[in-house]
Amino acid sequence: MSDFIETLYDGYTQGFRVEKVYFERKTEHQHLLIFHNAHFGRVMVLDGVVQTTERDEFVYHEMLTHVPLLAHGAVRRVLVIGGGDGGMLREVLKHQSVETVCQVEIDRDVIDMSRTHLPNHSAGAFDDPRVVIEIDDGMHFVAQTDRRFDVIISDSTDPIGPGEVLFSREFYAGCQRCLAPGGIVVTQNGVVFLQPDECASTAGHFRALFNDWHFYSAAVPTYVGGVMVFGFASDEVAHRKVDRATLATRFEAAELSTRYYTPEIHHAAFALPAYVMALIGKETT
Ligand code: AG3
Repeated sequence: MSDFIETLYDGYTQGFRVEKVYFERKTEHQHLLIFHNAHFGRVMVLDGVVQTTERDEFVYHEMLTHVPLLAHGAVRRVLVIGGGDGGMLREVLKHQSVETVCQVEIDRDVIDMSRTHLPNHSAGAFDDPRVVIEIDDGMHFVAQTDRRFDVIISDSTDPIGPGEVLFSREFYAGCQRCLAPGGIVVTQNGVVFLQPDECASTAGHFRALFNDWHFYSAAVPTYVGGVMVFGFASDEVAHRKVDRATLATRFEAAELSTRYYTPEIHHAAFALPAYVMALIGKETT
């Protein structure tokens, strides 16, 4: 048995005992590793950074799906950028209102190897007739597609390597361009205590582009260092103000089974600590 030590941060690491390696190879775009750990089950790593684990993935995938879909309330078309493991597709497909989910993933091997070695993430989602897969760069896709979406979910890696462009102003402007009227874009924006610049820079782009924007948070154990923040942006100001009773009604009507998301959590997740409010340039009220 060996250990895997994450290389995301210089001078601060998390380590996992590797019980068994399922897959390890350099793909066309990045280094992909899938292994087993006693606490977290199967763990997927890209370029030395933990992307997802079987035990804690529900927090991340539920929060990036059910928050925008229930805030919107009538979502038919969803775009997922990245997310090759299929966990996001699985959560989006729980919504019966959803007619199509387009997934744009740059690395086909991540999809293929996740289907084989991380099957509980997609749980059959790739075989759902509502799913359309495009192997493409997310930036390229949002800049030119004619399709329009009610919700766009950026399920990216960190802004290093292939994922870097997914944090640029051009990318967010591309997302805005392919949102249907009243559409919402949500983004993974890193662990704010350790990656403050990521959140501050996205905030600057959102401020320049969208009528309404904010961040919300959740603690995902294997994204170490405190809470992860998610960006939320829309030209429709009402979505972020939806009250708890309405969220609860929508949640019940959708008949979702969740392990992290609740309407209470949805509402509370938008309350940010003072240091994060300062970082994103908003007043604390
Ligand atoms: N997206 C990866 C987020 C990685 C964040 N890492 C970090 N900041 N510790 C996850 C892909 C899961 N579908």
